[in-house]
Amino acid sequence: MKFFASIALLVLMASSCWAQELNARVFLAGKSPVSGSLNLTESAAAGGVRIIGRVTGLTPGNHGFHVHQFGDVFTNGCDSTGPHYNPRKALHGAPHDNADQRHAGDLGNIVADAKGVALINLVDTVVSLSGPESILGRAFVVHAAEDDLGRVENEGSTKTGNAGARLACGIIAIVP
Ligand SMILES: [Cu+2]
Ligand SMILES: [Zn+2]
Repeated sequence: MKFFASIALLVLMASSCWAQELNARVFLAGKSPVSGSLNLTESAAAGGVRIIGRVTGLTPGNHGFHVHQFGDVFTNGCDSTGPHYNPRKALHGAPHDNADQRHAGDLGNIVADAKGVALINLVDTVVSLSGPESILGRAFVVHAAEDDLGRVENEGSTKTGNAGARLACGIIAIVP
């Protein structure tokens, strides 16, 4: 009887674990006209963190899109969010690179249309909203230039992807 009770408890624990979904929200703003919002959901169903969002006020084309180390968007605007979040001491890379060959924060580029609007809908398997490498409390940053994904032969490429100025940023906050 005790055996069945412990099995039942295990099943209950496992199912509540799988059912758990974590949510976060980001409001992007800065000194530029660029603004937007992101909704993040971590779940087993998504197979990682799904990021859905909309950013406006951009120039048409590609713009670097990263998680930076610090959630400080007040001390000196987006510049006080520090470097790309990089818990594994890797070089800068692309979202599709494996976890040890990119910064955890490397989410590549968002693409703005002719009206300057970028719609975002992606799943990333490296960033997480839980555990030792959680991005909660850190910040998203949208850049002026295209992220070269670490593929160009210069120092900036392996550090920042040469994505240029920080147009807008926002803290990754827990929501229900
Ligand atoms: Cu960045
Ligand atoms: Zn990076």
